[in-house]
Amino acid sequence: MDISVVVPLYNEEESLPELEEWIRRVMNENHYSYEIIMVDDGSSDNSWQVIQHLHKKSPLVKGIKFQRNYGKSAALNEGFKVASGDVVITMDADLQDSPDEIPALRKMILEDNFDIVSGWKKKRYDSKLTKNLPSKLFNAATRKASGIYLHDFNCGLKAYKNKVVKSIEVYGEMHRYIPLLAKWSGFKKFGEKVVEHRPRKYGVTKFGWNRFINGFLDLASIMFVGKFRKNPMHFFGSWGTLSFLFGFIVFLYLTISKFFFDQTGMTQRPLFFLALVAMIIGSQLFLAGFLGELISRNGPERNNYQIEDRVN
Ligand SMILES: Nc1nc2c(ncn2[C@@H]2O[C@H](COP(=O)(O)OP(=O)(O)O)[C@@H](O)[C@H]2O)c(=O)[nH]1
Ligand SMILES: [Mg+2]
Repeated sequence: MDISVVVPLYNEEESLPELEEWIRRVMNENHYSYEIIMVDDGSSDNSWQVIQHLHKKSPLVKGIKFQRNYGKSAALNEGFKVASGDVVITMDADLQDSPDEIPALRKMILEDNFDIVSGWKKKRYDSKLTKNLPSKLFNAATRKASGIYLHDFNCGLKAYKNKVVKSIEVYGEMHRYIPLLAKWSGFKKFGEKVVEHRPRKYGVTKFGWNRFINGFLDLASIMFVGKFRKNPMHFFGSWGTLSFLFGFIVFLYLTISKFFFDQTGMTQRPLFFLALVAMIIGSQLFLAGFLGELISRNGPERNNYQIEDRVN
């Protein structure tokens, strides 16, 4: 199969028929074999009935329905599991992404050999203050932290090599950081394509202001987990040791100076409290490192490595 289109959706009943028709037209014009995987994330409207209806009309439309709302990442993850096309395209359901971009995206994956091609909504039809500005900030921070130079991490329209989506696990709110997840799995070639962003035709946006706050928190935890998952002690232990040593040295200095130089009580000197706090924080950090080690040693993935190839 040439292409799998994965569409995560939540309450998008009006858009789905148009979306399916548009994708079908593009696929047929280009003679691609394809499937459309619609993942209904516990919608409360008639999205699932619409998907069932579309499937009856064309078996190339496949549907997954969650029992409740788990979030976009979960929907993508389930879609990725079943996607069997050589190229996997993810696309929003709300018709803000144009299926006309598919042939060019596919070409970049197959001919230019990119692992991921991310859409870049250079011109957006969203409110300036609540979406465009936070989005710029968010992308700048993500670029800096991840070392992946994409303009628009959060674009729903992306294309992947099949093996990329099979190698990553998207959970929580990690759909914003899929390129980063792919980087950790060993993929290196990330491309970008300017895509058309269309105004929303039906329904309303499901993500508001709070996504940016959560987005930054997620970025902090994903960077941390990525760096120190396998050895938390390296992080906590080194800072803990530094802090403890610092406190200890100051303490020594205070003790020596009390006995040999001036007779002021040790607790009278501000440095004493600094030393105390530094030693306490130091040992706390150390403890956190140990706990982290214990937890990561018990994790089911402690010995999961993705093997690319073997000969024998
Ligand atoms: N699976 C899933 N998809 C969602 C959820 N919320 C939004 N979506 C889908 O994600 C896409 C983008 O959402 P949208 O509200 O348009 O965000 P915006 O384009 O950034 O304003 C659409 O296809 C939505 O249906 C959710 O909770 N779960
Ligand atoms: Mg949208």
